[in-house]
Amino acid sequence: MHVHVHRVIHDCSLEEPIEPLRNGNNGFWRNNSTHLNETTDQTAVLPVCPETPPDLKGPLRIEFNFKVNLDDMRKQFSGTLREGGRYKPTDCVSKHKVAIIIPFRNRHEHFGYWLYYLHPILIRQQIDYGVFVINQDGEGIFNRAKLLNVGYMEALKVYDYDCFVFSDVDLVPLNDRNIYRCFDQPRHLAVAMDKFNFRLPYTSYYGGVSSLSRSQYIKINGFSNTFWGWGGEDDDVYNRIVFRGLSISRPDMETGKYRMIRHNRDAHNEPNPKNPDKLHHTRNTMDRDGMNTLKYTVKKIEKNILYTFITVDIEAPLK
Ligand code: BGN
Repeated sequence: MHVHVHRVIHDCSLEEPIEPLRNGNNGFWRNNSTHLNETTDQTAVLPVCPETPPDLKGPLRIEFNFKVNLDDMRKQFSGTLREGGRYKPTDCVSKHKVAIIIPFRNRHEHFGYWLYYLHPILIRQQIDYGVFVINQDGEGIFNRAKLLNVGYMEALKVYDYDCFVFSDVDLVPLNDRNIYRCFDQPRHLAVAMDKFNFRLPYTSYYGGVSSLSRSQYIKINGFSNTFWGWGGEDDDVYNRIVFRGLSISRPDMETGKYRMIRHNRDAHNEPNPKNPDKLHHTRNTMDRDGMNTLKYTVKKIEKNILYTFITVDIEAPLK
């Protein structure tokens, strides 16, 4: 007979910066902990989650022709997700502690679809995850990469995430075998978007959805804070990755299919003619433009069971 012993960690405290150490039977202990003496009675008898999650469906049908009701979703997920848009599998210990970071401004409708499709997918993928929306405050020029840096910093204040998935709010995967986790090399997940006819627009494309482990992120000094407006910030990340001797890992083109929610160009995010030239200087500037020079002010943090929504002032110029 197979006996399941469930963990009795009561880790629903919101303020706890780092959760108690969990130990699967993989013999790996976190060395970082003031909680060490709390672990004995919490030690899991749970197995580590399998390498390939068992309940994946493969290709998915994704449509954006209905209205998403967030209140209904909150009810539906009330027993599954917890405050902040967080989840971890109940019957195994996930090897992947992933913060999903979404740069944002005025795209609530898209975010509804994102939540509607992604939560069930991420749950099937057996990831220990949290959803962090980083909302740029004010009417200044948008800065996607700087918001991603903020997301990295803020997520680490909540839990010791070891992996960061950076996703645009309008991209939904068409295949749940495209796992939202980190790999030995920086990962590019959105390799076959419908808007590019399910192909890469160019080989070094690194936009849309990508992931970096904590150590990969640190190695490249995070992202640039200086790409204001549309274009180039993802190419700069690609440069950083290559200049640090890393390379891009990708799923195959079937697994990496995405649907983008159609929309008009955002306000305050015009293509910036200064950005392309900056790409010639990444090698020289990357050490003094990134996570080590990030400056921002958190204005507000809102949490519910579907997500954490962080509004930040990133000192954006008005034009
Ligand atoms: C590229 C943009 C990327 C964008 C892709 C796909 C630039 C830099 C100058 C060449 N790069 O042209 O940021 O993700 O298109 O839309 O604008």
